[in-house]
Amino acid sequence: MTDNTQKLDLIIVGAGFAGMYMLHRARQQGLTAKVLEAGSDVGGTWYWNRYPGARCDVESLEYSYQFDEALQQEWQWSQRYSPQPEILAYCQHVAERFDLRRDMEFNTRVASAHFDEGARCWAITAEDGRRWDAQFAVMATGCLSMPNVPDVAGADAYTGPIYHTGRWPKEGVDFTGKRVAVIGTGSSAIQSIPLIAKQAKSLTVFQRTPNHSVPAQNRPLDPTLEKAVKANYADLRARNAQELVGFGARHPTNQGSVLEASPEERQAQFEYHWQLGGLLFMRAFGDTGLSTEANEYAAEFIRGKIKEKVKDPKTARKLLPDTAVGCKRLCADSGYFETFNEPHVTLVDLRETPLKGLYADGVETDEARYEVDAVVFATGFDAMTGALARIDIRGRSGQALTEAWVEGPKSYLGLQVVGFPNLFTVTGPGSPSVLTNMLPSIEQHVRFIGDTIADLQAEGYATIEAEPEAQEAWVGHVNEVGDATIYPTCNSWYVGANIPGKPRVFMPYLGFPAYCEKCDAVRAAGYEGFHRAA
Ligand code: N01
Repeated sequence: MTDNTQKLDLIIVGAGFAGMYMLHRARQQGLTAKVLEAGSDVGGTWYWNRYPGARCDVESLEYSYQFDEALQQEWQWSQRYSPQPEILAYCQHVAERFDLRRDMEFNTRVASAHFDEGARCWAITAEDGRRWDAQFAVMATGCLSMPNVPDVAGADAYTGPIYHTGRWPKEGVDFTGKRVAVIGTGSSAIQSIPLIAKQAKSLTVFQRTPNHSVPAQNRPLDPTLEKAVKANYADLRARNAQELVGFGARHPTNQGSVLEASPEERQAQFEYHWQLGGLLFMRAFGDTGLSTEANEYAAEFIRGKIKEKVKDPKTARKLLPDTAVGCKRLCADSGYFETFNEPHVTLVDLRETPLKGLYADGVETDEARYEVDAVVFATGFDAMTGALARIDIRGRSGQALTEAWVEGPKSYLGLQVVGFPNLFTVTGPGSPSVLTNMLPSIEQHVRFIGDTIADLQAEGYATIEAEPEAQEAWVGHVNEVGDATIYPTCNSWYVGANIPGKPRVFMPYLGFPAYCEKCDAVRAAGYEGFHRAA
C-alpha cells in the first residue's frame, strides 16, 4: 500500500472534459493537483462509449472548450456532429497541448473519499490501496458514466459475449456474420443499431419504450461556416451563453405557441426544424417543452414521420412513441427507423411480450426464444448520482453521501452538499448539466470552483460548505422549475426512473443563463448560502 503523504491542494476524480480543465485551471492558480482516472487515458464519456455510431448531438463547433482561444482556433472538426473517435482525439490533443498527463494517475479507480474533520482534508483511496490527501476534492465523475446493466435472469447461463454500449471494447467488435440482440432503444441504441445491422447476419432489437428520434442531418463540416465562426468565436460563445440550453444560438428559435399556430404554420415550423436536425427540433415552438397539450403536436408530427419511414405497418405501430417529445432526451439518428425495413432486422416489443432473460443460446421473452451470437445492452446509465454513489464518500461525522441522498440527491447549486466541506461536484445534480451543452457548463463550474478556492485562500479561509437553508431553497427551486415542464411526465433517467429503487427526483436544473447569473450573484455576495471557516 502506498501512502502519498504529501498533501495536495486538490484531488480531482475523473479525466474527462471536467477533470482535464479542472487540472489546467488549478495549475494556472498555482495549486498542487492530481487527477485520478479509472480508464487508461483521458476522455471520460468519449473514452468509454466506443460503440459503433457513437456521436455527439451538439454541433462540433460548439461542443468544444472555449477557455483557450488558440486551442479553439487550431482544432479542426471534420463533421457537423463529431463522431466519438474524433472527440477522443480532441481530448488527447488537449491533454498533450497542456501537458496534463504528468499529473494524472490512470488505471486508478477511486474507492473512497473521507473527510478528516481534525486535519480538515480529504483522504482519497484507490481500489488498489494507494492514498492521497488533499484540502479540496473535486468529483469530475460525469453524469452518464455508471453503466446500468439490468439484473437479467440467466445472464450467467448465456454462452456468447455480452457488451454494454458504455463499456465498449477498445479493439472494437466485429459482428460480421453474427446474429445479434440489442436490448434498449435509447440514444446509444438508436445510434448503434443502423451500423450493427450493416454488419450482422441478423439483428433483433428488444424495445421496452418506443423513443422519439429526429435525423441528426449530419454532414461534413462546412468550411465557410467554420471560417465564419472562428473569425469571431467569442461572439458565438457569448450568444450561446444566453441560450436556455447553452447552445444552438446560430439557429432560429420560434418562441410562438403551437396552440395558436395555423395547421400550415405548424407543419412548416416542424418540417423546418426537422430538417435542421436532432435536438434543434425542439426549437420549432416555444411551448413544446412546457405543456403536454402543445407537445402532442410535435409528437404527432414525429409519429407521422415514423409511419412514412417504416414500411411494415405492424412494425411502425410498435415504434410509435407515446411519451412527450423531449421528456426523455430526444435522440438524434442516422437511419434508425429505416433500419427496420431491412429483412434481417426484427423488432420485439417487450410491452407485448416481456423480457424473461437470457438463456444459454440467446434472449428469451414470455413468448419466444431468440438464438443469438452476441447480446448488446444499450440500457443506459445510473445517471447523475451513480458514479458518485459507487465511491464511499463520507463527510462530517462519517456521514455517507448515499445516506445524505437516500431520498434523492440534494445539493446547493449542484456544486456542494451540506456536510461535505471542500468537496465539489462538477455538473452535479441540481445544476444545468445534462440539459445543456456540457462543455460550457463544465467550464462554468470549473471557473466557479477555481475562483472559490482562490477567494478562500486570499481571504484566509480553510473550508467552505453549503448551508442547509440554502440547499433546501435551491432544491425547491430546481423542482419548481422542472415541474413547470414536460420533463417529469415520463420514466426517464432524468428522474432516476430507469434504475429500480432509485428515488424519483428530477435531477438537472433547467436554465443555463439563470444558473450562471445565480452563481455570479452568490460569489458577489460573499458566497451567500455557503459557510466559510478559517
Ligand atoms: O440510455 P437510455 P442511452 N429491459 O437510458 C432500455 C446520452 N447519450 O445509453 O425507456 C429492457 O436513454 C430503456 O427502456 P425504457 C444522452 O443524454 C447521448 O441510450 O427505460 N430495456 C431504454 O430504451 C442519453 O439520453 C448520445 O423503457 C431496458 C434503453 O434501455 C443518455 O446518454 C448518445 C431495461 C436505455 O436508454 C443515455 O442514453 C448516446 C431493461 N431492464 C447517449 N433497462 C448523443 O450525444 C433499460 N432498458 C447522441
